[in-house]
Amino acid sequence: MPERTQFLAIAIVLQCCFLAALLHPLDPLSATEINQIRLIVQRSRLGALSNLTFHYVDLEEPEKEDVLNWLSSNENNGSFPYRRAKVVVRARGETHELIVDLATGSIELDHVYSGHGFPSFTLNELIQAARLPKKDPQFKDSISRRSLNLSEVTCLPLTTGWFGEIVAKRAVRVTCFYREGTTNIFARPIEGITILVDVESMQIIKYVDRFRAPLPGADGTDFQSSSQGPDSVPCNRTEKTGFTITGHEVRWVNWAFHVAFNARAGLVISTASVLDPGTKRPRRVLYRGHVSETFVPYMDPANEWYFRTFMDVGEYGFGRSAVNLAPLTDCPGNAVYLNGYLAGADGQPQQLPRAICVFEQYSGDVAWRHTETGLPGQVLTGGRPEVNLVVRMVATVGNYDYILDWVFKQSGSIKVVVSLTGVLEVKATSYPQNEHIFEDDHGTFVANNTIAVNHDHFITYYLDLDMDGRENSFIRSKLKTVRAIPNRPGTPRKSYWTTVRETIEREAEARTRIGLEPVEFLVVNPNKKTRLGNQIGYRLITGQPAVSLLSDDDYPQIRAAYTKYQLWVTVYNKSERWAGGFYADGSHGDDGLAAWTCRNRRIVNEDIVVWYTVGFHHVPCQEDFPVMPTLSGGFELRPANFFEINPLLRQ
Ligand SMILES: *[C@@H]1O[C@H](CO)[C@@H](O)[C@H](O)[C@H]1NC(C)=O
Ligand SMILES: *[C@@H]1O[C@H](CO)[C@@H](O)[C@H](O)[C@H]1NC(C)=O
Ligand SMILES: *[C@@H]1O[C@H](CO)[C@@H](O)[C@H](O)[C@H]1NC(C)=O
Ligand SMILES: *[C@@H]1O[C@H](CO)[C@@H](O)[C@H](O)[C@H]1NC(C)=O
Ligand SMILES: *[C@@H]1O[C@H](CO)[C@@H](O)[C@H](O)[C@H]1NC(C)=O
Ligand SMILES: *[C@@H]1O[C@H](CO)[C@@H](O)[C@H](O)[C@H]1NC(C)=O
Ligand SMILES: [Cu+2]
Repeated sequence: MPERTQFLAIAIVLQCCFLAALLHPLDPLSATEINQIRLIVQRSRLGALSNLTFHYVDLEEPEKEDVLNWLSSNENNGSFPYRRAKVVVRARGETHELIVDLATGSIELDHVYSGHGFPSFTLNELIQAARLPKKDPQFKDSISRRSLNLSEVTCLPLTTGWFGEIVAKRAVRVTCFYREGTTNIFARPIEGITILVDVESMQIIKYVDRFRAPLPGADGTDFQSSSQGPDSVPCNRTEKTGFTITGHEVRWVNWAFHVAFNARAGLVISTASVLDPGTKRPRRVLYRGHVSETFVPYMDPANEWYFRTFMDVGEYGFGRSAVNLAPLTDCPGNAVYLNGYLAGADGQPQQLPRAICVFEQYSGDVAWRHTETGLPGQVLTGGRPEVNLVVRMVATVGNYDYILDWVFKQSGSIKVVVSLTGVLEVKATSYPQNEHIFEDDHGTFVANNTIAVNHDHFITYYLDLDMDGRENSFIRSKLKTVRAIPNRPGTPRKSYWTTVRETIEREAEARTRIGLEPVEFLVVNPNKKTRLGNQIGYRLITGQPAVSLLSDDDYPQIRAAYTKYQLWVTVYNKSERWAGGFYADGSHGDDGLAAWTCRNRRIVNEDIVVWYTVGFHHVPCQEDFPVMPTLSGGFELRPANFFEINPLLRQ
């Protein structure tokens, strides 16, 4: 109680409006709090340093135990967990990691990071770097030698990856495009030029103009002109929705969960619990779920292309790349929108209107059904339509758009879907069409002199599942063919299959490359059983399997080593959230899922985290040009002996 009182008192002294809005310990930082953090940092000794830039400002997650205690205390009268922020600033070429306490207004920790990799660039750094070529005499010369008009050139900064360099620099590769005659700038790359910008000194440190390829034409590249909004306006549902949003907590039929937004992961789902229809009590399922990292390596080793091995979440940020959702295109008419808040390079709060939408989805599908014809004198049909609750955001990272959906079902399932759309990264080639190409084949012709380069998308999810409590186990249940006992009287059968359940003991054994072998993956609570004696749990239904095909010793693969397996299980550790490491830009692979798992911790009856990667090998095709129709993948978390019977029957 004293702790809470103190919290109240300080909040009032700070005249802070977050008190009214703070309903949950995992609420994202508000605009007021972001501003408060800026002031605390600027008033500290760091503030005296010139050119201080903010690279990361997010909630420093309170201890899980404190959050759970607060949630389970009646009427939330337990002591509110600490309210802290993790902040990364750069000054004088150094990266400072700070923990800022919002209640006391103090910096609890100031640590200079000296490991590999850098925080993501600020928007301002990216904009400045992209402007450099157009002021550079060498580049102007390259443009005039190509007989192009400099005013029609747009340059974009791309992260550089890491390729064994010993002295790492905060650098970007700037790639330029020709806008003339199209709004699809990615369709007209100016090929042959390499521009490396040192972001620290904000100067071009390497400039190479190696060759000229014909500039792809503008005809047929525009997507804007062909489609303006929805073709036919979908039904603008205004009927009363069945969900409520209080602060950041969503309640809908049998689900209650928390929705947050941050610069790095974007959409974060926390403390999701499902109502048990038997006991009418909520039961915990998912403590936290969000995209942890993405890995998008392109498959062209040429000088101008090899470095394109993006880790978008750590390098750019899915939240920072989130768009203002467009009503009726991005979300249906019955959607409710939530704003997001980010910190700019100067630490000032920025509002991102309509960052997330929540809506009921009338899928037209059947939730369950049965027709019974065996009853005397009647044909009985029962069933009900499926209505789901969807939480959505869209990240547009340069050319690509990722639609991220969390779909809550009344059956207790959570379906996670990621849909890819947007514009392909294409390469200009001197060969006009496919029949002329002989040697290097790195993609598909999608227009004259235009190859869309092969690449992958690996989207890795962090899933801290809590099945009715923190202590859980990971089970691999294999389906094995068994030969029937030969010549047994009464059966001519020679074979059948049965399940062989194996509780996975340690992190290294949990890594799974999903193949053709029939196997079920389960997270169970070994301490709880149904009335019939089955271990309660959820099943992870995986999507199409894809793992990285790069060699283990290839630099991008060393950085994204975790993409060699679709599935990992680790022991919960608050600071282990980013599969590719916290400092993803220029990382060396020494932080992240693969590195942590070397400790090979025991995962039986522990608080465990599941990491699942949704992967796509993308061999582009002509239909993906000039803009790609949505392609979806994902997975489902489905109750497996969690309830006593089908929960849909009791709602
Ligand atoms: C601070 O930024 C200004 C303008 O961007 C630049 O001229 C100056 O050299 C920078 N100072 C330091 C210490 O980096
Ligand atoms: C807090 O909740 C508990 C029950 O969880 C109750 O016994 C206690 O009286 C409450 N305290 C206050 C100050 O409301
Ligand atoms: C170059 O482009 C600019 C802006 O689009 C245009 O105003 C100008 O006329 C162009 N110059 C030439 C020489 O075509
Ligand atoms: C949907 O209907 C509501 C209520 O009639 C209206 O206020 C809103 O503008 C409509 N939205 C769109 C995008 O047409
Ligand atoms: C592509 O090239 C062919 C053959 O040179 C030409 O007929 C066609 O018009 C070109 N298409 C576009 C969109 O430029
Ligand atoms: C949590 O993870 C970090 C990063 O891997 C590690 O340094 C730390 O020792 C871990 N803490 C515990 C209690 O294992
Ligand atoms: Cu793709």
